[in-house]
Amino acid sequence: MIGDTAVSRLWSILFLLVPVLGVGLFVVAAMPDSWPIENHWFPEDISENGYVVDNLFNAILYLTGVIFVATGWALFWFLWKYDGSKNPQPVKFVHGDHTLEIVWSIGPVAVLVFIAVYQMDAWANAKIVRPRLASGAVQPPIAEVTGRQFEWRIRYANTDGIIGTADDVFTVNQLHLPVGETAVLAIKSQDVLHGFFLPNVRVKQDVVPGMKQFVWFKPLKSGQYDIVCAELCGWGHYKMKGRMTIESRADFDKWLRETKEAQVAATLPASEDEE
Ligand SMILES: [Cu+2]
Repeated sequence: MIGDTAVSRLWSILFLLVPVLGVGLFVVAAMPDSWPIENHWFPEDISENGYVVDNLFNAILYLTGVIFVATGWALFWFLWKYDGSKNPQPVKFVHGDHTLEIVWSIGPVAVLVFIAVYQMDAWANAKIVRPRLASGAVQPPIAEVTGRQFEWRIRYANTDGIIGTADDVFTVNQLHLPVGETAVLAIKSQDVLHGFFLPNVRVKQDVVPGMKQFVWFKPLKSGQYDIVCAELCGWGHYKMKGRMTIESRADFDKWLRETKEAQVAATLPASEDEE
């Protein structure tokens, strides 16, 4: 027959597995691509300011990670050390210890205040300080992205720089942007809550019907990147993805011009053959 002690030791080891496997999963996920296991951490950051978000994420991860391991270890240790067979006396509860209560109130407050102050730059960067033109004016959006079940509709301001005029260019799920230039996008939703997420430039913003918002970033590397929806928005949420193409200014201008020409051709009435 298995003794009480053996059972409690088994339980304590099972509880110890939670922090051990939890931390192990993070370590394996963050391994570089050269490992046999594919990298499941962040995709490549191609933006100028994405590192600010990554630094904040890592700081919070390490902070919560240390606390997670400490509490997991404490749980294991108490289960391991104390069990009913060796401690037949019932536990005596202590009613209140002012010093202890002050310590465990001030500790978390200090941590939260630290995070609140530490994240201010990242928040201002991403949400408050809109990029400005050389003239000092607020930079207008290059395009407007509208989330709807289940696609991203994109409307470019085109040469006049104004969204909502006759020269606008329309695409679905295809966002092209010039490399090395700060892009401002107006984002909104037509129907339900969506999450406009560009993982490679560390931009993620929920869009709510009836509310227009702006996001901005500077892509520094050409290529094709994902646009995904980060809010469960209905049965087709999984397929609500687009492509962001970062290319040279010349390629971008050419693409915009050709897309516009194709649109004009498609909307003109078909020419009739003369007899
Ligand atoms: Cu969606």
